[in-house]
Amino acid sequence: MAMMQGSFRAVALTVTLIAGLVYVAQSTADPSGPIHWYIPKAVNKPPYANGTAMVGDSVMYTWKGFFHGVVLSTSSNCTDKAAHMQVPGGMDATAGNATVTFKEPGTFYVLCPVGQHCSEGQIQRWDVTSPLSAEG
Ligand SMILES: [Cu+2]
Repeated sequence: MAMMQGSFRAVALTVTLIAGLVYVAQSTADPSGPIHWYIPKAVNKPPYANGTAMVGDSVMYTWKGFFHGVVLSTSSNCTDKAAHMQVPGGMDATAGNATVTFKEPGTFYVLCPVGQHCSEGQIQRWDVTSPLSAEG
């Protein structure tokens, strides 16, 4: 019985790892164009693809007709409000154009702070590099 439970855990872990790889393998988000801001789960769309950007890059999120907001976070934990940084235009509203500007290198998350939207997939990871590190 203990062996069977171990096997089940191994299979579950493998499935989780494969799902993670598929997510990473998605195309890189384009930081140049406005990003339509929605809850992927609610509109039957895949999770937001990870993005890469350089320090100084800005990316705009737009939405209309649904109540959303935009914050930048250093944490993927949706409820870690202490890590949320306000961005211009990102106030919770039924329409908006929020502009996120990456000011330092690192891993950041753009997420919606409204209700359960973030945990339902309204979150996007960005890996930000500095121009200096890209050269060296
Ligand atoms: Cu939202």
